[in-house]
Amino acid sequence: MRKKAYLLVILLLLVTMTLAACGQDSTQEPTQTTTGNQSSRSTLEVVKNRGYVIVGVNSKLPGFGYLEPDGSYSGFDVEFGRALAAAIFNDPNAVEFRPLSAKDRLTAVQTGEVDVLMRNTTWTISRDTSLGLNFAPTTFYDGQGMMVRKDSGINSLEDLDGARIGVQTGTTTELNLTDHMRKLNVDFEPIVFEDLDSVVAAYEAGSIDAWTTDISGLASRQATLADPNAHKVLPEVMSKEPLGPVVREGDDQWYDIVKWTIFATIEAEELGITQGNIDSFMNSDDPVFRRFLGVEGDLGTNLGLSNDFTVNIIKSVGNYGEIFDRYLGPDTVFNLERGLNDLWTNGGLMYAPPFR
Ligand SMILES: N[C@@H](CCC(=O)N[C@@H](CS)C(=O)NCC(=O)O)C(=O)O
Repeated sequence: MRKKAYLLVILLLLVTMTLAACGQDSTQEPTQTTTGNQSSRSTLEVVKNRGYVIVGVNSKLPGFGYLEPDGSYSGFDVEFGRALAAAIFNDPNAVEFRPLSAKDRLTAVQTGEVDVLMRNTTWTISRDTSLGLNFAPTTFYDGQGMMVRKDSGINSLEDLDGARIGVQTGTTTELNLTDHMRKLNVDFEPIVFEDLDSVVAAYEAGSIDAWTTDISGLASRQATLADPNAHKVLPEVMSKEPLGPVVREGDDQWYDIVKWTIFATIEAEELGITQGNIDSFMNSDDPVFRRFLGVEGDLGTNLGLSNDFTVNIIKSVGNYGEIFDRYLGPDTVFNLERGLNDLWTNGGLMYAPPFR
């Protein structure tokens, strides 16, 4: 009898551990850490003393964050790292990029390994409130999609009954997939991978029927498949994935600097200020332009930066629309529509609070 009770306790423990592993923990989110001594130090001071900002990025997502064969980084997310360096140092190259996997990226922010994360990271309430992190404005509004081979006969998520679906650990993708398919009552076999290259390799090899991630990620990697035209993204969007920069909690000034760097790119687009024409606005009489460009007022020094930080950003990387077009627009293989990422004045969600 005692042995039975003992076995029952062991069994209960095992069940609890398995449930924990299948819940939030299965996404391998880091646990809460105190920001400790990080929070008492000014990140801006640390960055200035170091002489460059350390930005966590993706290295495997062409168009968003990609390590080029020559060792340089390119992409939409990466460019906001350069914008931040320009805002602080008036030098877009005063930045060191650190490649981070999905699984390690949030821990790298918590521990101070990076000053900011700019890597296709979804803003969720649990990440925002339980991990000691803060999310800066969304730079790319996305949603989760599913890629299949065109000749698979699969035309909707419902057709995936019995399918093997590849997904990456440490992402929102993993939980969304389970939730969404349960709602649709579709039975599938999740095949969980540690990194994106393995997901894509398994898909190319035909050992999984489909793979899922943010639609931006699907578009990015579709372009690198052996025959991009042999694949399609199903029409259903499974979730909301607002992607943007992440900083540690506890340093409001740093959080503000990252926020207003992003906003500066959006505001510049709204005002029609580009990398090419910015000089023509420097003598404007319009107080809106004068304040934004730091010709008058103290908007920059209030942040701990120079008043012309916006000018340094736009001269270095251009406005939001220029950044988008350079990496993702009609002249690129991705040819992504602006959609939700258009300015609010064009029906999108890109909206900067007033620079006043
Ligand atoms: N936005 C989602 C997914 C982000 C994510 O990490 N996606 C994968 C698939 S596109 C990725 O970038 N993997 C690259 C890697 O880990 O090397 C999240 O924040 O969890």
